[in-house]
This record gives sequence, structure tokens and C-alpha cells, in this order.
Amino acid sequence: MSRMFNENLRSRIMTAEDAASLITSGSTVGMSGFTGSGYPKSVPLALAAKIEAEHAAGNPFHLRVWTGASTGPELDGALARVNGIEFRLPYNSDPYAREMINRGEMEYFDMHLSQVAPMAWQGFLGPLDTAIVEVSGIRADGSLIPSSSVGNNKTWLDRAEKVILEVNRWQSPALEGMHDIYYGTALPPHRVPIPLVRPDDRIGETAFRCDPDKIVAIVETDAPDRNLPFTPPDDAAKAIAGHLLEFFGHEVAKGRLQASLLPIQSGVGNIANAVLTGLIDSPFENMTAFTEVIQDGMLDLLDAGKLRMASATAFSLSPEAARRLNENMPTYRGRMVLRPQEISNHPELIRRLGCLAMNGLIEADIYGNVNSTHIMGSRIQNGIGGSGDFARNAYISIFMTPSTAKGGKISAIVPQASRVDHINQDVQVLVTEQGLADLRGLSPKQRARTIIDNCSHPTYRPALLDYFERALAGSYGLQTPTLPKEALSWHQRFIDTGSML
Ligand code: 0RQ
Repeated sequence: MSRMFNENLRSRIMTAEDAASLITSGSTVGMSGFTGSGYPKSVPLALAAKIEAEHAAGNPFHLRVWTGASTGPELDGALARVNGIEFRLPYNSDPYAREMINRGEMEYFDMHLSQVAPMAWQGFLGPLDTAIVEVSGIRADGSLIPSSSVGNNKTWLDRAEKVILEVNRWQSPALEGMHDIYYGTALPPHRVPIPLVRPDDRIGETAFRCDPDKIVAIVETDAPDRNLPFTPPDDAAKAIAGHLLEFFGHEVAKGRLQASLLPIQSGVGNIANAVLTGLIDSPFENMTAFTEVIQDGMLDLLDAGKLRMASATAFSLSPEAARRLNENMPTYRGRMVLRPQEISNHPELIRRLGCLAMNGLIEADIYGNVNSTHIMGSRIQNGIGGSGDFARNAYISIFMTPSTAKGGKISAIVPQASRVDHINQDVQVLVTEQGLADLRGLSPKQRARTIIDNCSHPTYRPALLDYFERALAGSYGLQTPTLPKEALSWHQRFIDTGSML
């Protein structure tokens, strides 16, 4: 059945190929999509075919692509495979796009997710030619029912010169009413406080407004979101979850956290999902989440009655969990709110609510500076995503990782991070399967001993201690003892030999 209830817009229904033909080389395109949900699935594929044909005919054809965060293989993957993206922002996890970026063939502006919409409004990113946005329906009054992610869609619809809509009938019709689209943002000097004081407050509208004159094409689809399944928690993930739950229990016992904790934020990846799973058997009740994505673990917490409600900008569910959600949407709807990412990740709100931020990392150094983005300092993995929005403003900012990577050939705790995304002041707790380092109120030298003792892998611990002791003896200054010639030698050894050992 069609989800198009506006008669005037019916004449704009067309094929994905016809819609793609409206986009010219050099365009900036604002796409919907956030971690494999709510991204357009048929126009980008048609665009990729068109780009391939143009390249075969010897005609250059490249796009500048803006999104909410990562998307699916039909978008980033398809466009990267045909070398169709010359510039990309703000977050990517597609392996083809990642390879192109790391070969130097695609420019990538990896940025804080809360800042994308404001920067677009400020005019810092240049003009936006076309918005391609998946929606789950069009109401009779022309307003657009959002899909399984909200991301930057409100901003793309407002800012773009023309709009292409994909109306996806695969998305549950019961999504309607779950969204909270806030229209009260403004640029300085006209900014006002955002009136949200609890994670479940609703401050906006349930649909997007869109000038009908800008809508140049509507494509109907039935394609599913394509999120990857999570791997079941391994021993390291379970140990990390255990340390963290013990820490929360300790904070409650000390009276620094209430028994329902504070709104939790959980990052991307398997470890974050494992921690959520661990909360099911915890003593904490009536929890809330003010976060970016709702993963499988959060759905489980809602099912278990442990989580009272979750506020996010997108779903990030395995195919099995997505099926479960869609089949039972009416029972979840009152307990979930999806908001624009400038609101889900807003520093003002994260600070006000006092979120407990839990994010993954690539490496941390002995002083607690965290690298979330680059392997060996130069190869991008995904991007900073929302981790910076939350880490800087959280009530407690927690980072977690297995203590080694690549089968033990890499230590996740290093003398000096090869890249710093989160400065030590934004990292209050560090957790590996070895243990938890509570860094609150510690000086750099105290932090180093705590991190080495509690978090490093026993294989690397003696070498880290040795480095620290020698730095204490030979450093230029003793606030943050460092041996510059040696600080990145572990990374160089990995690049030269394939191992930090
Ligand atoms: O590589 O895929 O080739 O095996 O990095 O690592 O261990 O699977 O961990 O899925 O939790 O991701 C930081 C990338 C962790 C993620 C990061 C290699 C490792 C593997 C992935 P393979 P794991 P996770 C808000 C929060 C930034 C955005 C963010 C991330 C791959 O958490 O993108 O936090 N964070 N957003 O082998 C070399 C090391 C390594 C390493 C891991 N030290 N050296 N390789 N890897 N550590 C949500 C959003 O913003 C949407």
C-alpha cells in the first residue's frame, strides 16, 4: 500500500533512475542515514550506475556527500566503488570508502556529529544542492514522517535547493509519532536555551516540514535497512562489562550516582553492546538512555524492563533485532524518542542531563589521551562520530577497549597516542578486560601508574613501566614525562615488523 497521502505530490513519483538523472556532477548532496538505518536505498544505487556509465564514456562525475553518520552498502559502498565521491562528511564506516580515503582518493571531513547541522546553517560547509531523504510516509498535509533515523534530515530538507524523497514501505508505519523534531534552533546572537530537562521530554513535532515546491522527485521503495549483526560478547567484552558494572555499583554505594544511574550513552561497536547486555543482570532499575543510537542491547534492556525509555537519533540494530522492533513497534513506541542529531548529541543537553558516556577507542596512552579514529596515527578507521560530543560534556566520561588488538600484536595502551581525539581532561575512566582505571582527580604521573597497573596487558606492562620510569629520569619536564624520540617507537615497530612486540 502506498504511504503517499498527499494528492498534489503524486505527480512527482518517478523511478530511481529518473530521480538520479536530476543530479549533476559536482553537486553537494545531503543524504539521510545514520549507522545503517534510514538511508536512501534506491536513488544512490541509480546514481552509482549513472556515474559508472559517465566514467566509461570518459566524463568525470563526482559528488560531495553529506550524511548523518555512516550509512549502508547501497549508499557509501555503491558510490565509493564507482569512485563517485570526491568529498565526504561527517562519519564513515564503509570499508570501500575507508580504503579510498586511506589511499588519498577521497577527501574526508571527520567531524563532531552535533556540529554538522549548525555548521551547515552557519554557511561554513558551502551550499547544499540536493537532499535525498528516506521517509516512512507523506501525510495529507505534506509533512514527512521520518524513518528509522533522523540524523541531519531536518537541516538537509530546510537547506537544500531541491529535495528527492524515498518513501520506504519496509519501515514500520508505527514509527509515526515516535519522532521529536525540534524547530527552535537559531544562530547566535538569537540562540535560546533548548527546553529539554529530562530524556523523555518532547519539545518538537512528530514530522518534518518541507516546502512542497522543492520536492522534485518521489521514489517508492521496499528495501530493508542493512545493519550488521553484533558478535556475541567474548570473554574480553564480558570482563569489561563486569568492571564497569562494579564501578557503577561503587558509585551508587558512595552516593555519587542514584540507583537508576543517570542517562546512559553507549557508543558504536561490539564492546558497547556487550556492556548494555551486562546491564540486564545488574541491580540498576528504571534506567534511561540519552544517546545517539539504539542498539540490540538497548532493546534487550527495554524488554527486560530495566530501561524505562531511550532517546536517540537512530536505530542501529542487527537484522534480527530490527525484525523484532518492527513486529512490536506499538509496544516500544511510547518508550523511544528519535531526535535530530544536533539535539541527541547537543553539549548543552548532555551536560544538563549528566550522561554516563561509554565509548570505544583504538588506543589510549599512559596519560589517558584517547585515539578514537586513526590506526598508527594516519589510517582512518571510522571517525570521531559523537564520541567527542559526549566525552567532553558527560557526568562521567568512560572509554573502553580490549587491552590488545590484532591477536596481541598491538597494545591498546601505548607510551604516547599516535593521534589524540579526546584529551586526557575528557577521559575520566578507562576500562580494559584487565581492569578499570578511575582517573578522576589524578595528575598525569598518577594517571600513568593507574593506567599501566590496571589496564595494560601483562605482555606489554613491563615495557610500559620501563618507559615511564626512564621518562621520569630523563624527561625535559616532569609534569607529563615524555621521551620524544621513543614515544611513537612502538607504532614505528608495528609499521616496520607487523608487531609492537
Ligand atoms: O579491525 O575490523 O580489521 O578487525 O579496529 O575494533 O575491536 O572491533 O572495536 O567495534 O568497538 O570499534 C574505536 C573503531 C572501536 C569505534 C572503534 C581495529 C580492530 C578492528 C574495530 P578489523 P573493534 P569496536 C557514538 C560513539 C569512534 C566513534 C564513536 C569507533 C577495528 O568505537 O569508531 O565512538 N569509535 N562513536 O582490530 C590497530 C589498535 C586497534 C585496532 C582496534 N590499537 N590498532 N587496530 N583496532 N584497536 C556513536 C556514533 O558516533 C555513531
